Amino acid sequence: MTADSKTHRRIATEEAFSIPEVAAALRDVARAPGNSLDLILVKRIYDAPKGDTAQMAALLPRLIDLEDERLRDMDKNGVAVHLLSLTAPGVQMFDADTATELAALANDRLAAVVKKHPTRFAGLASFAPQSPKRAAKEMERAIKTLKLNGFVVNSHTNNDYFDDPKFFPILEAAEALDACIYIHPRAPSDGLAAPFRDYGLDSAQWGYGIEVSTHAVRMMVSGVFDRFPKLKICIGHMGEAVHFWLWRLDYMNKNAQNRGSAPKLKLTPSEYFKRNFVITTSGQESHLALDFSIKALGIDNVLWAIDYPYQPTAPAVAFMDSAPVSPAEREKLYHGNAERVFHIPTV
Ligand code: 1WB
Ligand code: MN
Repeated sequence: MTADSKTHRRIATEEAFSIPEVAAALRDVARAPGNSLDLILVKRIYDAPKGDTAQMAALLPRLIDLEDERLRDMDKNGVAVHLLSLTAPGVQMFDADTATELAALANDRLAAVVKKHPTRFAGLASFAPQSPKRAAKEMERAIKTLKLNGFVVNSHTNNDYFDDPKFFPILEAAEALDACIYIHPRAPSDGLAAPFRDYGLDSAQWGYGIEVSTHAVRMMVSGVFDRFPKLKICIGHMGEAVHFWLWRLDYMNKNAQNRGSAPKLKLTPSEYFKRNFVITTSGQESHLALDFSIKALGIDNVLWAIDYPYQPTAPAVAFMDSAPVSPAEREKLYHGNAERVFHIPTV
């Protein structure tokens, strides 16, 4: 730890947990027939084949644990807060009724642990996009009654994305509640999946970023943010590289609009990205990419994250402690932006 480690309030914003009931339901999904790309990893974590790595075997206990090893890991590394979210694929591989019930149960457990450790945990609520009207009700309960800090969704649901009007009750609820939706990855949807089935490309190596960046772009170019101008979306892994593409996206989207293949928009994709999105550094520890992100999006739109327990804490802390930014900028990255975007009380 660096000399000033005690002066930073480190709020980590993409930190995964699970509950035994969701883990059991995912084990059932792993054992049922199916071919979706998520199953490669779901089988390894929830129905572990013999001979898988020790690191993989350790994941599930570390996801379920909230108050033991997790708090020790936070203490050891000077991390004040985990903003917790139900780990991918959340409830999105279940039928609508099971998903709705398990999201509410996970939210209750999350609220209980936040209440017990209000200075150590905050939480992003889950909902079941399979049933958008019930999801909107659960979203209201999660913010107004459970006092959670925003929402998590694991990208597509049954291969559909948030540009689909059937999901608008969810986007409307998030906007009305002034609560940010964190679009966390899951494996690419069925139509995208084929070239991701080998070389370990299904998940965090490459598939996750392609899936979420595609989701974000679909939302921007379909006009979602003209309909919901105050909707806030967070994406991890250094913005899934969307901001690297903004110039070309603006240029080619204008062409697509002019030839009638894309709807006319009030703003350009880059204007939506700067207005409606924030990004986190989860699992992406490159100072070059951080520098580019701050220059492209502004210091107020970048938040620190670890991606616990999928990535280790110490290097994520070392990465941000040593980032080439001013002391005031480091405080924004570590906690100021998270406090603002996720309504986390300051101390
Ligand atoms: C991995 C990363 C796997 C994440 C996950 O399974 C999630 C991985 C649900 O590194 O293989 C994540 O949340 O970033
Ligand atoms: Mn993650």
